[in-house]
Amino acid sequence: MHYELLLDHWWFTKAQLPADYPFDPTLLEEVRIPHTWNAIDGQDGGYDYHRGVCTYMTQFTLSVPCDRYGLRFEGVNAAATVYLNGHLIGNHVGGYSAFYVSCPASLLQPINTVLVHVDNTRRADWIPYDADFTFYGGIYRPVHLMHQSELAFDYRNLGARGIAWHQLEVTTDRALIRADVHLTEVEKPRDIYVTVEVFEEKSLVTSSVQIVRWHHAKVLSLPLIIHHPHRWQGMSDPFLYQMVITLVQDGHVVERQETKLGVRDIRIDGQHLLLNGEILHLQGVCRHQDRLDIGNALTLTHHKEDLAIIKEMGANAIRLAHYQQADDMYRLCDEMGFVVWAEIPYITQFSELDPNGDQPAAQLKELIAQNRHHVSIMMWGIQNELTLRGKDARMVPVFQRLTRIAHRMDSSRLVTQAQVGGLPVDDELNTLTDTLGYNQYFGWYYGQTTDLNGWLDRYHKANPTRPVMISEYGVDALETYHSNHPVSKDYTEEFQAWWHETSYRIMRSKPFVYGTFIWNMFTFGSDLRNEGGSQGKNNKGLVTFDRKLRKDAFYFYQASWTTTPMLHLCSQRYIDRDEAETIVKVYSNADEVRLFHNRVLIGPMKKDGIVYTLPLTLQPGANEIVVQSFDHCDKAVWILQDHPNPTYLPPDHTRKTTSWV
Ligand code: GCB
Repeated sequence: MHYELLLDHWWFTKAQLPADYPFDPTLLEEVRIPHTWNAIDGQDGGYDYHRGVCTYMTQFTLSVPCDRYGLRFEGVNAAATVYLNGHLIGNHVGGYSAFYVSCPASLLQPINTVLVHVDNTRRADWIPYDADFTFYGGIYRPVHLMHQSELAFDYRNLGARGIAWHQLEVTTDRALIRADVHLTEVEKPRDIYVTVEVFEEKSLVTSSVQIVRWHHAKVLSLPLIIHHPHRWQGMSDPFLYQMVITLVQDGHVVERQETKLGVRDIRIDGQHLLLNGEILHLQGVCRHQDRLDIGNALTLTHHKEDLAIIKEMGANAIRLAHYQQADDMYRLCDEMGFVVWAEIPYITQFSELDPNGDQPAAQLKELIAQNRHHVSIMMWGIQNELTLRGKDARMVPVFQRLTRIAHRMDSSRLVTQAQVGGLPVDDELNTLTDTLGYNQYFGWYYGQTTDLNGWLDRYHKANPTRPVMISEYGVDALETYHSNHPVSKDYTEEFQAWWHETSYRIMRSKPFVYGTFIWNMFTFGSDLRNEGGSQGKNNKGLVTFDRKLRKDAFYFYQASWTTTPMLHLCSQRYIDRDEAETIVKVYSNADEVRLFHNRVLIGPMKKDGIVYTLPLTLQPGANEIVVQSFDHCDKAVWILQDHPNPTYLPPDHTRKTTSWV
């Protein structure tokens, strides 16, 4: 099997062209895949980004002789209808999963025109229907032209690559694995060998062979045993074997796939999550994929950069929210050792048009079929806050259905869900999945920040045997807003930092909270938002939308979660001051931090865990603040003046906001 990437020479228009539209590039705009038409209007506010059916066109030639051609799209949001030389060859609903369409030999010509209608219309029978993020339309992940021989892995099965493996048992003694190989039909029956080999470095560890009489499409199951397996142990040892699957006829390899294989056991035992029997506390973040001025049209470099930033902060777990993300993300998580919560975009609202959950069921099957070989994934998430706008009795059978699908397709992982904070702690929905998280925003959308403490205790009393995750927590902050007296909804960097300190301490004090996921690692596009003087964005990111700037709260976690010596002076951007009395704050994993004011040592700072503070009286004019520990120092210049800087608070700081809920 070979493929060509079809990324260049696509032509695009916001119009819906007829399927047999002549290929005339001069009439259209040339674009490169990945592409979205909402990169700008999807993040500038007003909830008015372009939604509808747009058209993409390209051409390919039959340069490589082969028996089967097909097109594999890694992600088209939200629905795609694909035509080859004017004829319909396939369609797909679901903006986040891959899909494959065959190119029938009868339609192929020396030069072929592909026309794709891409539709991101708001429709209640597609998920996601309504959510706090922009549904960027476009062919925003790579497109592959697949060349296969007649004997081929079957790509038609749920967009997966024709192979799947199941971890049946993983202990220190052995890993029992079943590799399923999906084969397409062939014209005349023939005998072939199917081999699956597992290598560590270059040495063969185990293998399995089957000789089959092949005619109709079929699935072969090959058992594998690895004795004393080298298990994947998250970030401390993200070990991966190499796996090679071949189809051999008459002594010749006709098809071959190579992939990585990690083996591990994940389970909840009592109050803990165990990875290969060792307690793993999930220090997690949530990640939305999009970026400033780019939207969802991302490259590998973007994914790598995001993971490097998450690693720099010391997280060990990622909730890849709220939809299936790029295959590269899961692959890189396997390699780097992050533990992943993967989920479908079943979110916010129950659909009257899909009361049985057919769409979420279809997308869950694709998510699992396409990603179950990624060892980093520990949980399949079936829904997020579906009760936000009220509960519906029909949710119970739908959640049960989704849980059953996930268990049936993959018995080696947990099924999870994220509840809206207000769902009663003893709600029956909580019992439908193996485990669960709650999204909690005390002190932001409701109540006081410290109310989280009482809520967690109430949860535990009602569910003494069901440990919980906090699947989201966070508050909006703009790095340009500052205050000496931060309060909720002032959108300051100082409030966000204090809120994270307070919330995280509460959660860490509860042994039954086995994982926490910050909402959100990165600010993201949500065109319906207008908050704190910012349009079209959810500013809860600890890192800005363009990934250029880390807010103070980022360093709170870095100090808490990493051991490489670091220190960070907070409020460095809060330059203009109008009050002499202030408290200097530093996050550091050092044992001692010293404060210098205008080159004079003021003293060691007061330590409370990784948070260091010391009161200081500023002098009129410029004040040089230097904090020091290890061989490192961090510094700022704060200017004491007699009037506040008006740009440090939102333009209309009356706390009037348009929230999305
Ligand atoms: C939530 C949602 C998430 C929103 C977030 C917020 O609970 O799950 O999609 O973005 O709240 O920031 O309001």
